Parts: sequence; structure tokens; C-alpha cells
Amino acid sequence: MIRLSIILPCYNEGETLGALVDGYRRALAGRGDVELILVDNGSTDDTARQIAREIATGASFVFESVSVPHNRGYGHGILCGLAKARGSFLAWSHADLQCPPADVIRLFDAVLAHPEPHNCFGKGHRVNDRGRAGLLTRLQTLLSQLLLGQRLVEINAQPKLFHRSLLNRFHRPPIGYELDIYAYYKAVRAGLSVVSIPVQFLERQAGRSKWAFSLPSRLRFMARNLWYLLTLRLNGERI
Ligand SMILES: Nc1nc2c(ncn2[C@@H]2O[C@H](COP(=O)(O)OP(=O)(O)OP(=O)(O)O)[C@@H](O)[C@H]2O)c(=O)[nH]1
Ligand SMILES: [Mg+2]
Repeated sequence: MIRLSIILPCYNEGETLGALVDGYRRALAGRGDVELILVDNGSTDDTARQIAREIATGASFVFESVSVPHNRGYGHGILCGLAKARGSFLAWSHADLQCPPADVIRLFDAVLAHPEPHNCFGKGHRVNDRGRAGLLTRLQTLLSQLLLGQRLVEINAQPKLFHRSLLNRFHRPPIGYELDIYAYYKAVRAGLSVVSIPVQFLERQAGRSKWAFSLPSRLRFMARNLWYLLTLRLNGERI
């Protein structure tokens, strides 16, 4: 029986995919109850070929892949992975070596230690100094409080982990980065307990960020998040 499915959406991560899977091989060694799902999210580099090679090598956990032919966004990649997931608990994280693989299992253990694991929303909380990016994160927390009346802390921190019953509340999930806000908001609205673990958000080791490459791009990202907070405020449970 699969207890936990971990989804990693990969967009043009071919350069470091081998290292990513090596990390998960170590973190999940002997965990036959855990499923790792690599999503090739419409990459234009050799991510798909790298994923196929890793899957062919096999693993001591359940190892699956999903192929999205054309990129439609981060959230869409995760949603395609969730559609294939068989675990009772579901998780996602990033695939660019910035989020240590062991964090997912630490978070799973923290959720299972709660008296009601089914009623928990597990998430990372980045504790390292991230400079300007950290300020924007705090601003986002403040805006979530002002606009939603809910204090959503460290919205974009990974991993995310929850019981699959939360999916019943996903009516029209967004297909972009906003999926992280959406899942967190849905969980809080459902009255789930938030279980946080401290995590390090490591420097990118290859490739480049798809959004945080300049101040204007960061501001665009913030504006989009702000717009989505407003959308949630106006449409609440309908989406
Ligand atoms: N931007 C983007 N990222 C995607 C997509 N699908 C999957 N991802 C993955 O999402 C993860 C986060 O993307 P990044 O651009 O690194 O964003 P970030 O980690 O929040 O920002 P940085 O700290 O600047 O790297 C990476 O592992 C990507 O491979 C997609 O459609 N768009
Ligand atoms: Mg990144």
C-alpha cells in the first residue's frame, strides 16, 4: 500500500536531474510505501530523456513518471502528477536541488506525529536568510492577512503535504504558481491544522530561476500573487 506520493514537477531541469534523483534515492531508500512521481512539465531540454533513464534504472521505492506534452504552468504539472498519485498522503516539492529531499520524509513524520494526521496541512518554513526575497515573502504574508483574513506564512516554501481528502475541495485549481497559495488557503478554510517544519532553501546549482531573475520579474510575480489573493477573496469556496 502506498502511504505517500511525492510529486516533483520538472521544467528544464535536465542538467541536475541525475543529482535530484540521487538525493531522493538516498532519502527514500527501502521505502516501498512511498511513491516518487517525476513530472516532465513540457520541458524543451533533455529532462524527458533523463527521467526515462532514471525510471529504467529502478528504485527501492515506487518510481513513476508523467509526461506533459506542452508546458502550461507549474500548477498544471503538479495537478497532472496528483492525478496519477496513489498514496493516501500527497506531497510536492521543487525539482531544482533547492529543497533537500529528506525534508519530505521529515514533514511526513511530523504530520504522522499529529493526533489527527488526516486533518493536517504540512509545509516547510524557510529559516535561512534570503535577503530581498525574504522581504517579499513577508510582504506576501501581510497581504494574505489583509485580503483573506488568513495569515498564510511562507506560502511558497516547500514541501507541501496533505491527506488526499483535501483534493475534494479543489474545484478549479490554478495552473500556475498560484497552486501553492490555493492549496494552503483551501486547507486553512477547511480548518486543517498547519504543521510546519524548518527548512533550508538552498541556492540554485544550475539553470536559472524562471521568475526571480530580475527585480521587475519579482515584482510581476508579486503582482500576480496579489491578483490571485484578490480572486480567492472574491470567489472563496467556489473555486
Ligand atoms: N517556472 C516554472 N517552474 C516549473 C514549472 N514546472 C515545474 N517547475 C519547477 O518548479 C520549481 C521552481 O521553479 P523556480 O523557477 O526555480 O522557482 P523558485 O525555486 O521558486 O525560485 P528561485 O529561488 O529563484 O529558483 C523548479 O523545480 C521547476 O523545475 C513551470 O511550468 N514553470
Ligand atoms: Mg528554484
